Amino acid sequence: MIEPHGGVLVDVMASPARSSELKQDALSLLSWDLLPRQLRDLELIMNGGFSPLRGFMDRADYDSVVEDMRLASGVLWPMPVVLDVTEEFAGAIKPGERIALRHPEGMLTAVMHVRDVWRADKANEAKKVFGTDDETHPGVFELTHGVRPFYVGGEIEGVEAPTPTSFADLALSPSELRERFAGLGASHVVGYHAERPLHRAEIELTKSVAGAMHAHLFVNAVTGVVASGDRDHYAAVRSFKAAISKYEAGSASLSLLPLVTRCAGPREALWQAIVNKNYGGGRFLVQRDHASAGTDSDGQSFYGPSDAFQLVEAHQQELGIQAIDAPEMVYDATDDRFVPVAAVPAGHEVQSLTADEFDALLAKGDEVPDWYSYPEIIDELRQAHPPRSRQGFTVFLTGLPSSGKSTVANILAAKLLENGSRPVTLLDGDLVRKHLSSELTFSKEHRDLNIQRIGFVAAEITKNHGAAVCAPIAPYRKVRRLVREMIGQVGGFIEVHISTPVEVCEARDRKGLYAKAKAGLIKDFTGVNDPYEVPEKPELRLDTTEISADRCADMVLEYLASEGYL
Ligand code: PPS
Repeated sequence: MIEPHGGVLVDVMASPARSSELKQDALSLLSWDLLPRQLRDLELIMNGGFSPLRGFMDRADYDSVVEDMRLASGVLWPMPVVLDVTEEFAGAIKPGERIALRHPEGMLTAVMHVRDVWRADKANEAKKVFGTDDETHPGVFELTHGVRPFYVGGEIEGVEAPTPTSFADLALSPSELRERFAGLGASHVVGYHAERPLHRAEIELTKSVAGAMHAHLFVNAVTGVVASGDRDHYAAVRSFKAAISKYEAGSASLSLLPLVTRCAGPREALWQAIVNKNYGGGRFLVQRDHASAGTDSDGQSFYGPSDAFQLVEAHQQELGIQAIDAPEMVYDATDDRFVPVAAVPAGHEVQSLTADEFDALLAKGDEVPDWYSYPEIIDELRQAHPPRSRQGFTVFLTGLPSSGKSTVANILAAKLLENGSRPVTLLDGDLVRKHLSSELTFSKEHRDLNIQRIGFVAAEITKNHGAAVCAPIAPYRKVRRLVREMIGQVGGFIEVHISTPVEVCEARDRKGLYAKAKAGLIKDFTGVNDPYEVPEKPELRLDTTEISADRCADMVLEYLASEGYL
C-alpha cells in the first residue's frame, strides 16, 4: 500500500532515554563529521520536512528516485537525499553496522543504521536528475566535484537537532508551522519559496494570489548553507522581515527553510512542493524558472520557464496540493501598480528590472527606482552590498609559464598603488611558492592546494576592502571556480586569462624551464607534459604577444573602472 503524501510527519527523534543510550553507544561507533550541506539535509529529515524519509536514502530508494522520481515504495519523491562519504570511510563500514553522524563541532546529531554502501554513478545521476551533464549547471558541478564518491544509506535515530545560530524565532519546524496555521484558523495556506529577497513585484504577486483565494500566505525563505559571518544572509533575512511587514497583519507568515537548493528546475520544484506540503502549505506557488540553474555553456536556459509548473501541476492530485502558476509581473507605470505581463492594458507604460540588473545597481551604489522596492528593504540589502567603489577585489591572472602573468601583475600592482584607493597585495606564483607553499610539489593535488591557499589569502584581503593581485598558473578549472565562488562572496573577482600561446611562451622561456621539461628533466611541466585548462568565461583575455604588458595592466584598470571598482 502506497502511503499518500502529507499525512503524518515522520518522527525520527529518539526519546531522551534512548538518546542517552545512543550517546553511550556512539563512543564506540565510527563517526562521520557532517558537511554543512549534509547537516542541512539531516535537519530536514529530523524535523519532518522531508517526510516520509526516515534517513538518508538506501540504494533501492536512490535508484528508484533517480530513474522514476519515486521511492522504492512508489511514493513520489524526485530528489536524491544521500549521505556522500569518502572512499576510505566507505571501506571502513558495512551494511548492518551503525555510524555516528556528528555536527561539524563534534556533537552527536544522529545515529544511522547502515543499510547500503555504494559507489555513486554521478554521470547517470546528473543526466537523470538535472537533465544534463554540463558542468556549467551549478548542481552538476557540485555533484561532480563537491559530492564525495560513495553513498551510505539507512534510517536514522535523531539525537540532537542542530540549533539555529541566528534568527532562531524564524527557524520554525513543520509541526510548529502547522500548529500556527491551525491557530490562525487558516483554511488555505499558499506557500511561496523565496530564494531571493522580496521586492514589490513578489509582494504584490503573493498578496493578490493569497487574497484571491482567501488564503494565508506562507513565505518560506530558502537559506541553504550559511557560512559564518555571511553578511548577505543576515541582510537578506532582515530584508524578508521588512518585506513581511508590508502584508496586512496576520495575513502572512515568514519562516527560514534550511533547504540546500540543487537548482534542479522542474524536479526541484516538485520536491519543494512536497516539502511545502509537509510544512503545512496545501497550495504552492510555482515561479517562472523555479529553482533555475541559469544558462548552459551555449547560453541556452537549462529549463523552460514553465517546465517547473507543468511538472508540479501534473502531480498535484497525487500530492493532494494545488499548484499555482505565478505569472510574470511587470510595473505598469501608468497606473503605478504591478500587473501580470498578459494583463497590461493597451497603451500603458511598462517598466521592469531583472534580478541581475537590480544586483548591478546595488553593486554600483546607484539609485534603485522607487517603484521597484521599499526603502526599508533596500536599506537592509545595501548594508551587505556597499558600492563597488568601497568593496575589495581580487584580480586573478592565470596562464602558462612565461605567458607574462608576473610582468603584468607587477605593473598592475604598481598602478593600483599609484591610484591609492586601496592597500594592494601581490601574490605572485613564484613568490608564493617560496613562502606560503614552500613545501608543495607540482602534482595536481598540490597545485590545487596552492591555489586554494592563494584564494584564501586573497579572500581575506578582499573581505577587508583591499586589492589582491594574484598571478599563479592555476591550470585547473575546478579550483579556479572554487576560488571565484569563495572570493565572490566577499567582494569582486576578476579573472584575467593571459592567453599568450604556448609557442610564444616556449620561445620566451625566461627561466629555461621549457627547455628542461622538453629534455625530460622536469616532469609535469605545464604546457609541455602537464595540462592547462583554458578559462571558459574570464572577465578579460589578454595575449601579451599582441599587447604590451603595460597596456594589459591599463586594460585591467579600465575594466575595474567600468565595473565601478575604481
Ligand atoms: S601552479 O600550477 O599554479 O601551482 O603553479 P605556480 O604556483 O604558479 O608556480 C609556477 C612557477 O613555478 C615554476 N615551475 C613550474 N611551473 C609549472 N610546472 C612545473 N612542473 C614547474 N616547476 C617549476 C615556473 O617557473 C612557474 O613560474 P611562471 O612565472 O608561471 O613561469
